[in-house]
Amino acid sequence: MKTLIKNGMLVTATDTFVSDILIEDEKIARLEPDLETDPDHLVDATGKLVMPGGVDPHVHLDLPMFETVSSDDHYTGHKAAAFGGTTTAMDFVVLENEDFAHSVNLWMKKAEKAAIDYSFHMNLTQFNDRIAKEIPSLMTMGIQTLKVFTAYNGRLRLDDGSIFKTLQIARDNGMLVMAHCENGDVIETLTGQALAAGHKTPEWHALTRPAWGAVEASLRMAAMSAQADSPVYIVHMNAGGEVDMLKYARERGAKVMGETCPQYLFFTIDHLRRPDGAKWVCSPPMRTEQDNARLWEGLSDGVLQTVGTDHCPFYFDGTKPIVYEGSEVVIPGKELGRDDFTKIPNGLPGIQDRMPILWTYGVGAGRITPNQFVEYTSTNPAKIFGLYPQKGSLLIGADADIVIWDPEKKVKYGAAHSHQRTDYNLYEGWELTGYPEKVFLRGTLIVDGDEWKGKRGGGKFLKRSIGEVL
Ligand code: DUC
Ligand code: ZN
Ligand code: ZN
Repeated sequence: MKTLIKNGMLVTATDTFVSDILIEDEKIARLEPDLETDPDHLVDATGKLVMPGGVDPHVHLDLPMFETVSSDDHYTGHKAAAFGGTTTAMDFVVLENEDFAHSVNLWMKKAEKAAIDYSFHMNLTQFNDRIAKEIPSLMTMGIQTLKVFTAYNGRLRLDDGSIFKTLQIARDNGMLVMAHCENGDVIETLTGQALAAGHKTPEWHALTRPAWGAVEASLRMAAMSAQADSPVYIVHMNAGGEVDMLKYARERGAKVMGETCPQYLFFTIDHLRRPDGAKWVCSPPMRTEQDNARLWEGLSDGVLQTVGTDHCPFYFDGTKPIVYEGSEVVIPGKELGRDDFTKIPNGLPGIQDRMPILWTYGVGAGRITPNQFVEYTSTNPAKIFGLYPQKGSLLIGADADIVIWDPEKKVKYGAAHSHQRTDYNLYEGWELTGYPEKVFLRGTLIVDGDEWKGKRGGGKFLKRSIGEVL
């Protein structure tokens, strides 16, 4: 099967140029202007941009939380991702019973319905000598990343000694530690005090998780990484001070990389003060306009490396069904915490929103270039997580994961437009200019305008190799 994409303006992390692309079966076979060939399908991309499919390094699909589960699974979340231009997503395996193989198998089962390509990170939420010895076995399963937490005492958190040992094991085995940086002790103390004082509203979610904790925990992680001579990737950077710490550490040669997410670029604690503030409850929380601005700067000047989503949606009102592919679906959501902010499921939708929102409000607003857009949403995640150049590139031999982007398309965005399986959208009513028109996954057209052409089980598990330190 041959598909020829003609006359598009190719945008990669480093270059912008006019070229045709010939796809043969699942791969990019040729890349040159004015290609003369006789394809099975011809796609005219005149006036359009052609980019590598997005790579979302941070999502939570089908994740049990409190009394419910995140409302997108590996089919619905992947379908939404594809409509937003993303063709690879990485989510996190919950470690159960201290057993890596059992936990990975559970996630493999959940992901059988995958609609785009995917891989896993392991949540390293338990640590002892036996677990330490077994960590390298994850490499044989194609998993080379371990997420550690400096918060969630008694649940997900590891002490600093265990995190340091994990960094050493990662260094010795070509693995990468990812870190959720907040101060667990401060959060536990402030939360107890807030509840005792009768504070129950969503804004207290943010007030009990101060930015200082994120800032010092980021520097602590950077320092441990430098002392272990092992790279670290700090997820969901949300506070301006974290960007300062990243810059400080990188200027001193520490192998620290940083990810932010769109929600931290646009929203503040004031959104949690709205009557529907629970929609913005996630961890780490929203900060201030100064933080938004510093994170944008971190993208403009290249201190940060990626933009992921932390997609972990819940319904705002999970007592009412929504119609998804013709059936009513109801999943408990944010209403679980109506009377107590500590019971609001933590997480936001974003897997579809990431690229269109970042295009209009990042590239369109002159904050980042089109090449940086590709770098942050596709190429860098592919490089860091051991998928490049198979993913994140438009090179000959790469998987033909391709987005044809219409830079002129106007969209009034919101829940009605989105395929994320939840009853709200954070960007409701936002005006967009530029949107994916066609999306190919390994040479197969899976999104054609408003039409879904992908399928359950069409996505493939990606065994990852050792990544690059950027
Ligand atoms: N934060 C969230 O808000 N949800 C899922 C996991 C996380 O780190
Ligand atoms: Zn996290
Ligand atoms: Zn997360």
